[in-house]
Amino acid sequence: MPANLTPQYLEAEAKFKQAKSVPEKIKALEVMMAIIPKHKGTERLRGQLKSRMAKLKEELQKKPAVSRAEQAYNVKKEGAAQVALLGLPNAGKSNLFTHLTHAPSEVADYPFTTQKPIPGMMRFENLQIQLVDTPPIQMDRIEPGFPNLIRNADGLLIVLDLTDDPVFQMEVVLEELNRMKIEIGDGNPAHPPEQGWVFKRAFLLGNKADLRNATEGLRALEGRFKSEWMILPVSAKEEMNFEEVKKEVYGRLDILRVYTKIPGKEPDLTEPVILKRGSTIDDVALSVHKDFAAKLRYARVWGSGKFDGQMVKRDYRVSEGDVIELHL
Ligand SMILES: Nc1nc2c(ncn2[C@@H]2O[C@H](COP(=O)(O)OP(=O)(O)O)[C@@H](O)[C@H]2O)c(=O)[nH]1
Ligand SMILES: [Mg+2]
Repeated sequence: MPANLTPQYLEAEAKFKQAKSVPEKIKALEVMMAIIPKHKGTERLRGQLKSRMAKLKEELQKKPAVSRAEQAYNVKKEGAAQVALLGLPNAGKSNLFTHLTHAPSEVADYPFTTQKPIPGMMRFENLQIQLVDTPPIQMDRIEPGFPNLIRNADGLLIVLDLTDDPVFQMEVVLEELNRMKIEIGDGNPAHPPEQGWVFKRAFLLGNKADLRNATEGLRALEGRFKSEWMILPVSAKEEMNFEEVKKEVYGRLDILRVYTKIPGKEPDLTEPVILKRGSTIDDVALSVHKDFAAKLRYARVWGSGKFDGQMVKRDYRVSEGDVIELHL
């Protein structure tokens, strides 16, 4: 059966086809649905219009679209914490990333190889810390999404090439961080950050320490920045000082590990419960199960207690390495 569409309908359809935004499309579609002749011949078409409308309305509900470039910079956190590598082109970020995580990333002799942030897991003792390899910092050009990536990280590793004027590299990094309103320090902030600013903990990796002319660079770097940040000489190529890097990264994260045990049994020391520093027995119980926190009567602590198996209450603050027995 022919559809016998009216000129008004065809006009509305043309408008729909030209519409650019979702609300515009919905408006045009509403007109089409209102004026389409309602008989057997248009049944299929009416069905299509209806489902098209449903899709458009769904689209309207969605959050405002984030550009693709920004989406690529949204790295989902995994593991105990997220730490971003930061530095100028060719410093060796990707090489360090690959060797620390055993995840593939691009390493090349020419600069600007890494185009998008790449996450990978770095194992430290019994936990995993997420490292993010980032595109290099470029003078006077900040990719959209880049500041957020750095702001969201739990910590930063500044990678400098010891053989290529590392003091200058650090100055550029600091300038760029400044433009992104990010302050970095290697301790607790001396003052609360100003409005719109964030504070991130960081320390410096002087990379390519395997090369002969690295010593001079290290000396210059230390002369200038040692009082503010720890500077670790490393070599991605030779995996030099890697245990040190991991230990220092962990030490700067605001987390601690405890282990839970069942009465009469040994704790499983391979499965830490990761908590924020300052957490209490209550938080331990919550992390196991939300009912545990409600039912908890007391706990016993091995480690930070005055003696092994000391009875403690919910508000007792746990320490790194504590073994905790929850009693319901
Ligand atoms: N000798 C030496 N060369 C390195 C080291 N780390 C990186 N490189 C070299 O430096 C160049 C840049 O490395 P890459 O990891 O791509 O730097 P990125 O731009 O910071 O990601 C490459 O030629 C690497 O082979 C290192 O520890 N020792
Ligand atoms: Mg790279």
